[in-house]
Amino acid sequence: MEALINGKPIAFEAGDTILTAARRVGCYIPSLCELADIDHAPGTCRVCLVEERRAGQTATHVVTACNTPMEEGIEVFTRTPKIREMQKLQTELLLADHDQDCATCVRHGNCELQDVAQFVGLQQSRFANPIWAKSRPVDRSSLSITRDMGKCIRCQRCVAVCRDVQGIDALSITERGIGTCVEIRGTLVGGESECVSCGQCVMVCPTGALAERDDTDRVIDHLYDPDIVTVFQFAPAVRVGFADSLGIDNAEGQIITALRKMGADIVIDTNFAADLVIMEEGTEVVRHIRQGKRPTFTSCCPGWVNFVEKNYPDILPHLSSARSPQQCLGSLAKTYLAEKMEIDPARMRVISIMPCTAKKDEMNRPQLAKNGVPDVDVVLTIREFARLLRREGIDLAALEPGTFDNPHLGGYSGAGAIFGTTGGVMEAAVRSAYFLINGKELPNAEVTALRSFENIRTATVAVGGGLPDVNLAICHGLKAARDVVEGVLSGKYDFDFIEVMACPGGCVTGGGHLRHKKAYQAGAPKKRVTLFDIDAQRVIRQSHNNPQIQHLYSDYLGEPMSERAHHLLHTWYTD
Ligand code: HC1
Ligand code: SF4
Repeated sequence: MEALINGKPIAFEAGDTILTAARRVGCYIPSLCELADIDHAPGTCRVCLVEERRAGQTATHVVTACNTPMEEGIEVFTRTPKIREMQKLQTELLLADHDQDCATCVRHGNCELQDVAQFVGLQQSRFANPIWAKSRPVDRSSLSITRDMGKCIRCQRCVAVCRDVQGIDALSITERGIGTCVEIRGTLVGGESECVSCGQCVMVCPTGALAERDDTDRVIDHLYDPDIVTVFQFAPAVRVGFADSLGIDNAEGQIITALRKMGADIVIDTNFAADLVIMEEGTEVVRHIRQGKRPTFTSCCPGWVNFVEKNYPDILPHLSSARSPQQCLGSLAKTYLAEKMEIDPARMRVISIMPCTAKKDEMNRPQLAKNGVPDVDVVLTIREFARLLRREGIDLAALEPGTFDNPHLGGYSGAGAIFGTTGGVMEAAVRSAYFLINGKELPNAEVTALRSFENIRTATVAVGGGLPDVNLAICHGLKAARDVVEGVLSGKYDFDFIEVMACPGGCVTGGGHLRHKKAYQAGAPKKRVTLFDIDAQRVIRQSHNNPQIQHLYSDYLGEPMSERAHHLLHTWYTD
């Protein structure tokens, strides 16, 4: 099928809109509300205006490119004086209703509205004092996400991702006309909202309307307080989170150096705690399988835990009681590590860097505190960590890679590394469960049957030891999680062990990653491959073979699920 765009013949495909056809041939049409990655093209922002003339017609019409279908013989004009003028006016109108504190905005330099303003050639805003926009609500009540409706352009991407990708539907459009904005159904605090703090809405927001709660000041306070000992940890997926922006596939070493340069006293690795969680959770799952208690769900993903507490309290007894790696490490830092290094735990502050917004509210769970003092004191998303680097004048890409050197909580196996991607927790658990049952290693550490990428995947694994084969399931994204839970409750599914990650893709695409313009889940396949590569390159591939883990048990914890392990590394949930 053929048509003309700006006088040039182009071929297009069935189902193309003017925007998708133009994009394919490299013809730029600005767009704001549209996001192809989530199949969202509501035509509300109206900056993608073009003129078109259908075959056999003489007059042109102005249409929105994102939701107007291509047609044989159509002529499209994207840069006529009329269109340029209309796009400019439309952008001015958007800005007239937009809080323009661009210099201090979290999206400064990475804002899609700024890009469009540049494209249309706006050099001055006629409506620089947007009184209506400034009167819209700014919601800072959440522990993880802030919502500034003065910067909302009503593109509805957040509404779409929450409803269609996550299946939560926590957001809705409220009011009419100039008062239109996005609201959280119920309220973000107090457990009344359906929101689980996964942050996927933040990842698709084109402006600074949605953001993580900024805790960088708290970290700077701790770093520069001479009485405080700062203990930093960072998650499996954080080291691959800079891949597409810095061109470094694995920035582990640079992150360590950056933290030391900032004045971090101790830098430890969440990967180590991932190995530890496998020991605890693996032991628990094997126990459940022997007892015939099924299924057991993983519990390391806080968005998923929030989801279960809000929607399916009946299955809470089936969630593994193991704390997440972030929380296990916080708990051990303020006990074992403090004891070993002779540091008063009251002087310690544990600071996590996570690819996740929900980790910010996980650390505030009262059951993850000792005598009211949280085990983890601050959680920074990768975006805040990048901001902290800027605030401290550190260029990550320019640093020589450092290494972890803590003798007490350090070292990780390949199994710990793959926690950061969907299926990784399950694969790590299978490696160790097989050993726990049989006293020998699984013949091939790479359980490739678990590595595909469908939102729900299943496998049956022979675990030996006279036990029946076990049925495993992995799901990522809460829409898939809901399907699995409903299937379990209705009897359609019969699984022994189920891994759930709230974010589609797992932590490599968590709601705390760097944001990319016009893209959702940018670089995810590459990040995933890098985590599997890290695993493949480790000499030790199984959590139970990590010598520091073995030492931790012999020196302090005793056995997995011992009384001390239970006290420090397990938790409970509330409905
Ligand atoms: Fe995750 Fe986890 S894998 S939850 O996704 O269990 O955030 O990366 O840190 O705690 O290890 C996140 C990642 C992370 C925990 C681990
Ligand atoms: Fe929906 Fe997740 Fe955003 Fe909450 S954080 S509104 S659940 S997408």
